[in-house]
Amino acid sequence: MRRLLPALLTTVAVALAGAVPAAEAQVLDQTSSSGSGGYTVIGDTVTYAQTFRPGHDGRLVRLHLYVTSVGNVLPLRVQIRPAPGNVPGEKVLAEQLLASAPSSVDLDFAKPAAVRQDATYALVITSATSSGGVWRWNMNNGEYSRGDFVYRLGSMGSWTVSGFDLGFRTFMNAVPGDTAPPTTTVTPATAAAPSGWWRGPLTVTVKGDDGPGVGVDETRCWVNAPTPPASFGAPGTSPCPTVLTDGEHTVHTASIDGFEQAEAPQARTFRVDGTAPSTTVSGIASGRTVAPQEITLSAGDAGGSGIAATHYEIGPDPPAPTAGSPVYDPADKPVLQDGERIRFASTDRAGNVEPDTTSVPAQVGVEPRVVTVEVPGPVRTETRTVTVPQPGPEAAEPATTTLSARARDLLGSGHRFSVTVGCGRTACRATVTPEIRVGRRVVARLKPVTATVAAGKAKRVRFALTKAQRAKLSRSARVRVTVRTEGAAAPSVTLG
Ligand SMILES: [Ca+2]
Ligand SMILES: [Ca+2]
Repeated sequence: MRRLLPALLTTVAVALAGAVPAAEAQVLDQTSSSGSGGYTVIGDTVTYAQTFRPGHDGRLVRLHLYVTSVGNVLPLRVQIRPAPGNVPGEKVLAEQLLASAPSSVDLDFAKPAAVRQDATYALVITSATSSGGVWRWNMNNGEYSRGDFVYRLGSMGSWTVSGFDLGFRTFMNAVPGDTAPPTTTVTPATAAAPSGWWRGPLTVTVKGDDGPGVGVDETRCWVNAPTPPASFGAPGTSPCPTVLTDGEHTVHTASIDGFEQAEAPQARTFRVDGTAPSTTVSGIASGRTVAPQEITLSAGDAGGSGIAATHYEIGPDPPAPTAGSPVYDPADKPVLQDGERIRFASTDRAGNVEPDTTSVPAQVGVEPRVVTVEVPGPVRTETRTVTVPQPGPEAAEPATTTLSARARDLLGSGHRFSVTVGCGRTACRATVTPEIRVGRRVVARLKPVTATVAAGKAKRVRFALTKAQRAKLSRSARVRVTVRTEGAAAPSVTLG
């Protein structure tokens, strides 16, 4: 094995020249090997430790290990630990697995160890159960001047001094003069509204930064802590948040660097509202009104931020409201004319906008009244629907409709007839008063009938002439019906 060493060293020199970027200021820091040692087999499931003292403050990023594997081996666990008093501690500053090593090998740490000049650390290696092959390590007798001993973890877990040194080199990014703790930022993915509220859910990124220092070792968070954390070591930590939902959240953060310089916890508060408002409309009459209809918009908000504004548009077919549309003012409510609708949506103080809603049209003013009138014919009475201009009573005022027909056309052999009353879209009460006239003279009066007519329905009221009334009929007699409706917007009357 000794005769292989010159070749190994040549390989190392080439590797160093090619793998250490000058920009990272990576320097060879400690070295134990003169290249003259012999290779010793590492047993199964044993732990060795080599203490060493760095020559710089900085990040230990790479090891060069004078180790080789022969045959089929399981990975070697390689760690850097503090070793105060030359005894390896339990804390692991950096760790990497070495799968195999055909010759001596560079091993880069994915997360480097922060180390202090002249403090004592340990390179700790642990082998697995053999799978047929062996690991061998170059060991020499006391050849490393800045560290001392090889230790072996005995069966009782204690460390025992050995007379040899492990062959190794360390490479560092020197970081001189780091006396500052890191700073931690909590960055929201979006900007807050002018109100200070964020639309939710809000994505946040918690990040510690040590600037030109040795690097962040750990970042801790406290979310809505009952009492503010006083230091990095305060209890009650939570996983650092990534998404904040509705509510007010106070996030304390603090980071510590590899030199155990800790930032004091900093607080940041986020008020998040991801729930859109909800708005309802009232004031639109179910029927017609004489006056234009004053509209009330009632907006409510969940999520915490509250209503910022309710915007609306008015018209027969209003466009969707925008931020530039009129703002609802309860002291100056919008008014709908006949056929107009209101289209509205509210925005909360976080900027959530509800889907807009369009009302039914208002019915204002007097609708042309549609009634059915009889047209006497030679044999029977025809009915036609005509539009009768009305002088202006609103729906609630009674209306009177009068129809007549020749008795001989209207009455069958049973001397019966009926009056059908409809009240359009509204309900009404109808009082039907028939009489029999000859010319202008009333020769018989029938008992009036009052009926309730449901909205959208028609009511048929039947009448039969008494024997005495029939006696009053003559060839020119007419049946005249007066229908008084109350509450109808558009009554229709049919005599048949
Ligand atoms: Ca620092
Ligand atoms: Ca809301």
